[in-house]
Amino acid sequence: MKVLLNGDEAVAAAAFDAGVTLGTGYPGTPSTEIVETFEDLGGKSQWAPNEKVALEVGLGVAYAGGRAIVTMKHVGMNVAADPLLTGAYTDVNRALIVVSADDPGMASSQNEQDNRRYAVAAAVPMFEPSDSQEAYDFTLLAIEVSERWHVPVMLRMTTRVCHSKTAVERRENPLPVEPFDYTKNPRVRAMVPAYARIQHKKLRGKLREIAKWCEESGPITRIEGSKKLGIITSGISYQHVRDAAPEASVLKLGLTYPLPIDSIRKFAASVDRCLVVEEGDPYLVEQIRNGGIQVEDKLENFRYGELNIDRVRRLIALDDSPEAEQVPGKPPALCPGCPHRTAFEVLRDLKCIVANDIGCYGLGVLPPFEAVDLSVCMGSAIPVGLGMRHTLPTEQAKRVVSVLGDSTFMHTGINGVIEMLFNPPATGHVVLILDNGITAMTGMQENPGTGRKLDHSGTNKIVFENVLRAMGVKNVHVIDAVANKAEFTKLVEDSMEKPELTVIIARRECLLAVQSIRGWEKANAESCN
Ligand SMILES: Cc1ncc(C[n+]2csc(CCOP(=O)(O)OP(=O)(O)O)c2C)c(N)n1
Ligand code: SF4
Repeated sequence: MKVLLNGDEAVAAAAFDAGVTLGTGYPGTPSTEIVETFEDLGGKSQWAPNEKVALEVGLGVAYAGGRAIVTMKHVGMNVAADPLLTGAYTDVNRALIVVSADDPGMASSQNEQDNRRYAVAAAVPMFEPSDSQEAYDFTLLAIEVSERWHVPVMLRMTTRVCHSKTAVERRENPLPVEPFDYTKNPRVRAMVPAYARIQHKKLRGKLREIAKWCEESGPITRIEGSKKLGIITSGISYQHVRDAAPEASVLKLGLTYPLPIDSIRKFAASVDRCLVVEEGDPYLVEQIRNGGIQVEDKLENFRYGELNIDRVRRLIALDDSPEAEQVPGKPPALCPGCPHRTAFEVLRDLKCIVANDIGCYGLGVLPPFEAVDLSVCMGSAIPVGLGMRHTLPTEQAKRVVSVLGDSTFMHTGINGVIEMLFNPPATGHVVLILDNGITAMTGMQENPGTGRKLDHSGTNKIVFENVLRAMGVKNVHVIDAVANKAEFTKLVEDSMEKPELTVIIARRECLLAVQSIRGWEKANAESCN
């Protein structure tokens, strides 16, 4: 039976159909729906505090004989890179699929990094689906490859594949799970240098075998068309190519690391002009040229943003003329009644130097607040603020305030508190945690500070003020800044004057989530009674 699914839902459906033991990850557009759909289908799903932890839990599942799928947006891979690059050396007993959902064009991200480069850095095989059917099929294929070669496998998606709906045919019991007995084998999983040296060589051997498998029976699609123009492509770019140049010969690669270089060589030799059409970095081009094959790259302009049919037409025609300006959409803004509004009004009026973090409160940079000086990546607000405090002249240093949300505090923000206690600036520091009781920006996910799990049922709650006091922060204040604006203003003002470390927790629920939160809390309280 065919069903209409977006790419994220298709990945979740494949994971469910393959009996994946655990779906975990950290929310981030455009990946969030994978774990949520897996939960809706009945799969065991959970949010991790951050992507590194999610991947490490996934490794544990796969070592112990379960199938695991771990999801994140592209920048999440930066956080998970440490376990990814060494985890790749280790032998997994069952599949470990790492989904990287990239956001070319930055629809909802702070950068547009191309995570295909992570597959090369980590030496893990990588599949790239171009529609929902392939998202389903390649998830299953990734599971097969992961289990055949005992290696973590990356599934690289992009926004349009994640969020566009196409028909998907699901399979019944596609990859039955054989019984498994865990046995100790530190040589392949305890990565001390003596064992890791051997495992690294073994991993390179696995990649050679996987490239051979791909040449013989992997996901390579060759469409015979005009000999005048041959296009090598992958992922969503394939769909644009088919519309923009239906007459061209096409080689579509489903596995984009390691590359089936012999198939590429044959294809390139069979056409007069061989062009690589890919979104983002010249990743395929560089890999192919490294294989000694001459191919044509896209013009520099097309490295930025998403591709579409019109852009691919221009790219083929080597049309470098200025592209039509995008019609500006409505600028994003904090919701009317958002509790973050008060905080930014106060920070603006007090002329604070604001080191901000990533969340809804990122919008504090825009009018009418314009209160923010900088923001870089999740968890950076406190350390960057500390660096400024160490450096600016005293009168300016005193005005530096680091601002972050509850989910971000749990993600990696808490590391900044450790640094603050370890290396306190001479002027002290002021941290403002905007605790709105939810991970709002990505669509209201739970986090370790909410006391609720992914399905909103109750769990242990990390109480920030208790943790901060136990860590040794002397001045910890909890306040509803909206209800007590004058008191909050004075608190921030006084805290900036003291050469001490202060954390202010401005606690008030996200206006859009407050009713749901009350409902979940009530249900959880009733289930305890
Ligand atoms: C490493 C990384 N992972 C995930 C994201 C996606 N993301 C952006 S903001 C955010 C969470 C924000 O939650 P919180 O700090 O509680 O702020 P709120 O949006 O609720 O105000 C997430 C998960 C990201 N930008 N970077
Ligand atoms: S979703 Fe919630 S936190 Fe985000 S802007 Fe709206 S009210 Fe504020």
